Amino acid sequence: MKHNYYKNILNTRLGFFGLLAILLWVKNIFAYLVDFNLGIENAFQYFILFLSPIPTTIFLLSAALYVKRPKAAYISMIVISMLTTLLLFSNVIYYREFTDFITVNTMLGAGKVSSGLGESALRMFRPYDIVYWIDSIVIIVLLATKKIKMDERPVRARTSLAITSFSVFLFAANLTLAEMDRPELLKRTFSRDHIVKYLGMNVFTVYDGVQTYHANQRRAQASENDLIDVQNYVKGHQSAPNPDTFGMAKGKNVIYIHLESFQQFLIDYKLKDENGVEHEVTPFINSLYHSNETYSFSNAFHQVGSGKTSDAETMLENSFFGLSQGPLFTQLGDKNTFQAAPDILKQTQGYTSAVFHGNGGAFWNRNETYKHLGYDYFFDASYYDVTSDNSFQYGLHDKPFMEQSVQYLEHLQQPFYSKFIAVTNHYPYSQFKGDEAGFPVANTPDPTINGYFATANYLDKAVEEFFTYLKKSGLYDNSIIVMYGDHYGISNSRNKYLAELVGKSKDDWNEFDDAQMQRVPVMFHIPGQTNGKVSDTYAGQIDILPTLLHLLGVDTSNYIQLGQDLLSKDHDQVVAFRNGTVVTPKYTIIGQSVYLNETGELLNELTDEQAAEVEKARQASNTQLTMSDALTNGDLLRFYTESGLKPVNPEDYDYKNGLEKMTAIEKEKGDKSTSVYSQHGNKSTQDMYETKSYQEYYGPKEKETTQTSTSEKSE
Ligand code: GP9
Ligand code: MN
Repeated sequence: MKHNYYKNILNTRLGFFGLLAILLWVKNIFAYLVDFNLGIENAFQYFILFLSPIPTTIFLLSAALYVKRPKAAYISMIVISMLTTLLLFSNVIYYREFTDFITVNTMLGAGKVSSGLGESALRMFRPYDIVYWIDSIVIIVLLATKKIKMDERPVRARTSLAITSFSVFLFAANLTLAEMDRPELLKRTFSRDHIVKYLGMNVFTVYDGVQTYHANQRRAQASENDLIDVQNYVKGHQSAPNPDTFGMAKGKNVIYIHLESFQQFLIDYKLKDENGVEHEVTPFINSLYHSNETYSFSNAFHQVGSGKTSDAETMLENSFFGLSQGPLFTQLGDKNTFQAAPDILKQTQGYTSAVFHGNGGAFWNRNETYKHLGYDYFFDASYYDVTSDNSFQYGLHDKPFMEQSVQYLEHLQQPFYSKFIAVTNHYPYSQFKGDEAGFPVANTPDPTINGYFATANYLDKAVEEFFTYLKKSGLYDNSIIVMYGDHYGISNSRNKYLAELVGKSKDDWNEFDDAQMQRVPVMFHIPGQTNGKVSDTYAGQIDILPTLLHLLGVDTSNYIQLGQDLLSKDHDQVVAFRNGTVVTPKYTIIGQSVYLNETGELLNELTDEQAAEVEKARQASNTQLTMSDALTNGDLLRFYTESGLKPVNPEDYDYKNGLEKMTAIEKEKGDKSTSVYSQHGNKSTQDMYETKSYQEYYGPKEKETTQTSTSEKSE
């Protein structure tokens, strides 16, 4: 009886529709759980994951319900089902090779996919892949043999419409839940696996398609003529190098240490514990900051937008801004032409370049963007031993990260341009447990603020250990080490609770104070120099690249870079935030409000002189942002040839087997190899690295910390 009942249902159009929908759902979930690694952290995320394929599956299949003729209707349903399966399955295969999803760009540039996948695609199949196709085969056979009969009666238009509408409603629910768990998901993208995890494969493809369409539109509207404005701006704005510092670090390795979420107020900060005893938070970084071997900046501001870390990277590699509409790395990183630092240094000075980062390479679309920037190597989480004990949701903790990086660093040919992206001092600043616990936590009502100092202290130790290694291995003397905070660690909404810790009152805190808190340290540490000092010149992150290149003795006058050399006497000190706020040594301009920096006073009436100065700063900042947007949205560097640089071909780059590639180069170069490994007589320097936990340094912590980590939310 029951059997007949189901059979009868299957013999209706809606029943058949339901069957296909369920099968598609099962296949999606199978792929999400078995083939993709989406990093599901809790039950709520599982719930969203299970929900996510349903809306689009129903939506797409429901299109066939409007078809009246039986044969056409059934064929439509099967074709839709098979096409969605094909999309899913192609992604499964692609993911096995690239640990990433297929973008519309990748689909369009079919040549690229085949160059990446090509003959290896066959090797990517697994026996269980039959799961993805068996249902379609069985259903077609059942239909052909009339085991499932075609229902002659069309579905009523009202019913079809109700089903389509229901799918839209479900999608809205899905999106709401996703944004609850991951605010600004669609605006910031983060990485492709985030979109798949929260909204499913189909939505990802459509979303990516829409983004690509917009990017292509903007690109198509731009022409070579637009470049002229930018070129003129750059010519008029770039600053002449300071002859005292130009070439000071010529030929040296560049080692960037990315100080995650590190704000200027941490420099020299001492946190009082519950007994009133003061603890210096970052003693080692402070010592570097004040050293006469370091050019440090006390009035440098971050200029990131929603791309956070990746926006800081955009500025440091290119000396232009991220986008106002979202992260440049995810939106244009795999599309645009760049003339970035690794490429400039490679083509003009013969540098090798590498990024080290203990998170998955797909985050912020780094794995693709770095190819376009011309990075030779990218050592992402797959190169590190990452366990649940030594990592958190943003990847490997800084101490093991730095330590494990040495096995790769030692094989890089010198001179190299390298970047170490630390991550432990990242929101939510969860308190350490076990051996790393012990540094005091602050005592405010906000656990995020409370934990910030301990993670910063941890980062400080990681940097110190790394420096010790650099000295022991001999790298130190041949390197310039650049450190920078990428953006705020404590967001504006939390600043009121921070107020008292930075000597201000909670009640008087205002937008002026928020803006002033956006300072981040910027330090150029050049071993052997003695003229370093802390400069109070006003600076932004787009100024870092021209400064660095001049220190390396590279002429930048033919490059399209929007920042200025901070050591140059011409540096104009107008800092544009990505959101339009402007800071100068005198004023902080937030929308229509103008504050006097010296007193923090809001100027209700401006004198003529003040009005003129403010207007000038506004114009300067606006122009800089406008030029940057024209340059990036229009992909104008594709037209620019006066740099003398050959265009980067991203297809020349592939971040697999980095170690094998480096050792092959060492072998090939023989005596001429300049890697640390070769210089040490083909012996590893890894045992020169010493790392210890907080408790190994300072003894056991006083008491157990009880607070548990908050779940991941974007800040
Ligand atoms: C992730 C890390 C953090 O890999 O760089 O990025 P953020 O959230 O700071 O932008
Ligand atoms: Mn960051």
